[in-house]
Amino acid sequence: MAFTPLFVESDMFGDVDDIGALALALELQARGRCRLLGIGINTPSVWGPRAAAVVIREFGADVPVGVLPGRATDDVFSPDYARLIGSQHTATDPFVEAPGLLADVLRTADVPVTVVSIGFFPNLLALLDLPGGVELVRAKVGRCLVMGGRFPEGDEFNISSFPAETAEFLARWPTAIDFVGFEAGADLLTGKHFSEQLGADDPVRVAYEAYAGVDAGRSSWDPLTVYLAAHADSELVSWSDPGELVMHGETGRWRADPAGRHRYAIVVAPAAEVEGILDELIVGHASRVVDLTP
Ligand SMILES: [Ca+2]
Repeated sequence: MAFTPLFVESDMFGDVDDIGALALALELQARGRCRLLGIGINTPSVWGPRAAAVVIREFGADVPVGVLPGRATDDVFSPDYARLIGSQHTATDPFVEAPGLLADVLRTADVPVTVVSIGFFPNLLALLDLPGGVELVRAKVGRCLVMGGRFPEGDEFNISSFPAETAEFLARWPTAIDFVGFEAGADLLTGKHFSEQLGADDPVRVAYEAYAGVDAGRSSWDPLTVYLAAHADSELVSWSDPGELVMHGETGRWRADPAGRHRYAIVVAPAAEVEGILDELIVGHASRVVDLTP
């Protein structure tokens, strides 16, 4: 089975499902299903990239983390998980900037790369602004998935927080896009059994408990999106007919169009089945935790 090369753009800092998505991507990599070539963080707090680096280290993986260029804050979200686990980050090497990291990944890729956006779009727009950036994306991105929107119509955090930026991304991104909307992931809860499945110090469990409460679970927008990126033929979902997501102020509206290059996921499997598949991947690392004791 061929692995899928992935690059993930995440707003790790706010909602905890980005942690679940990263854990799931790393587990798929450990199983040979994908190769995580990098993760870009598109929120300015220093705690987002540090949290990502701590999770990657917990898995014994080596995945470069890129940051939002030009801005760095020490903001803490409430409820916080990013500083809670990110404060365990001890490396002193500076992070690279995410747009350049993704450009390097694309330039050196010898197979088409799947770009997965589970946050905002500033790093992807900055990539397009690089010299030759649009041509690079057109030549090297095989597939693009975006967690964003609400179908057929509505506001949603990733697209509505910075609507002008979203509209610019939709207008300029040169490849087809598969969307995973709010309605697809909202009722799928992952993390309902982490207190049994993960150790007390496991950063994935620590993050979910801090954000959502012990075994409360959290919606699975981002883990589902990464899963579908690595399983292009998954039968857990069907895909809409082609069309286009169009921004009207802060609201996204679906417009059917046989020539459109967008489509959105419709979950067709029972929720319990999808939750079980995602959870099993998110906690998979617990059975092969690397001993990092010096
Ligand atoms: Ca996210």
